[in-house]
Amino acid sequence: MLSDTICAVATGPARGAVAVVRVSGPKSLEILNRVVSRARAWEPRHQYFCTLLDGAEILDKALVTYFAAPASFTGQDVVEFAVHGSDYIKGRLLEILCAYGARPAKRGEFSQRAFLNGKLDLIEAQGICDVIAAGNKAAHRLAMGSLEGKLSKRLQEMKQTLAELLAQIEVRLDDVDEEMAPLEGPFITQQIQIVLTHIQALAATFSVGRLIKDGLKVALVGVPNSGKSSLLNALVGFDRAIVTEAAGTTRDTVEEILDINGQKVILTDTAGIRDHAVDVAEQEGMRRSVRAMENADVIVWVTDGSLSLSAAEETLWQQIKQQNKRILLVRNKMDRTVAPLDLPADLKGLTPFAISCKTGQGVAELKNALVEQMTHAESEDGILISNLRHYEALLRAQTDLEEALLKVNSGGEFLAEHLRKALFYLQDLLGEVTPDDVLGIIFSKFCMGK
Ligand SMILES: Nc1nc2c(ncn2[C@@H]2O[C@H](COP(=O)(O)OP(=O)(O)O)[C@@H](O)[C@H]2O)c(=O)[nH]1
Ligand SMILES: [Mg+2]
Repeated sequence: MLSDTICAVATGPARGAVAVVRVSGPKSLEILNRVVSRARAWEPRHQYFCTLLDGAEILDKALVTYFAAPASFTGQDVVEFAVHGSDYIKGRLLEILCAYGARPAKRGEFSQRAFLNGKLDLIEAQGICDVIAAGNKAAHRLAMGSLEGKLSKRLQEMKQTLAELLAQIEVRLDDVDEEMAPLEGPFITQQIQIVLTHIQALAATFSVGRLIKDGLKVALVGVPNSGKSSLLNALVGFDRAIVTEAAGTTRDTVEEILDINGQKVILTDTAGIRDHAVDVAEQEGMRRSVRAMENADVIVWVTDGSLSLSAAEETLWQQIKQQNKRILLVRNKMDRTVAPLDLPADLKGLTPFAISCKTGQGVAELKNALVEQMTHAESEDGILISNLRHYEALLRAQTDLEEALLKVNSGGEFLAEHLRKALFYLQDLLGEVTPDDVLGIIFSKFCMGK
């Protein structure tokens, strides 16, 4: 499979001033010499301004770079054509390259080759995808951390510790004449504990890492007229949702993505929840409000601070509570005469945010509070897990190490078995023991030309 020469547009389907077409494989150089008007001795990593031919006609004038194996992204001979970004040129160049012996690359196939040639481990390869997908500063930094190999390095260290311990245990299993001194229980426990602590710490970052990568989903809920739509508008900074004095204005859920302190936040404004919907549309709207709450990471409960809590709000509170989510309580309309705060007993733990959508009071504080956990986690050592596959592998390794701790004093074979499994999961994270079909699935989710 590595012996094929593959080609693809690396710059996506959009039309741009320049597009990059990439070729990788043993025939790259030969194909290059056939497509340019003049074959030459190509100095690797130098750019040449060349004429590309389509038979007797000129296809384009392009900047061409040759990377000689193994000093390239894929580890193979690679050629990159920076052509004018027309759909015709891109499409025709691919046809010509294929006519000269290349074939269209599959999704992620360049990265897969880089991985197979040991240029990247699986985590770094996935980091590339995340870097490309990152739409804000925090997600970008997180992805860059994986791409740079921070997470890989941490995993390698843990692997090393486990592998050394396992080797010492296994030699003694083979030592039937018991010539070697036995390993001390406390030493084994300590070594396992070191790795276990790291794994637990990494796994614990998933809840926040996931939010940073995918965005924090926030549902604005409350009874009609409390000011949910006004709050959405205040948060996004323009009149996104319709605001009126009439209760029941918002029928559908309104979604808006915003960037708060470099973090992605997905806000959903919902239809007000009350006892009686006036018509079917409002009824469906209320159903969607409940769904938005179920899907949310954070529920912002908007109340009218100039009124005391109504019966409908007490009912709503029961619904909100059931969700077991992080809840921020907003007392809106604080520019009016403020009603005395009289919260039910089980609500007392919530500190309300005093807000006026009309004057803007308190909106900045609410924004900061929304992304607080994300910005805080980011300022730690920067290694965060954001990928479900990584998280699950860590949990499996954790389970086996916990089992191993229980077996420290009860015979080497069981202990060794759990350590072997834990080691396997760490290797699987890095792609060292991952079966080909699983690798195929992972790389097929990459973008074209990557
Ligand atoms: N005085 C004042 N009125 C507000 C404030 N926020 C919203 N309103 C008014 O309350 C009414 C209902 O607002 P809206 O955002 O549509 O509420 P929703 O039904 O919860 O979406 C509108 O007349 C708004 O102008 C506020 O902070 N102060
Ligand atoms: Mg509304």
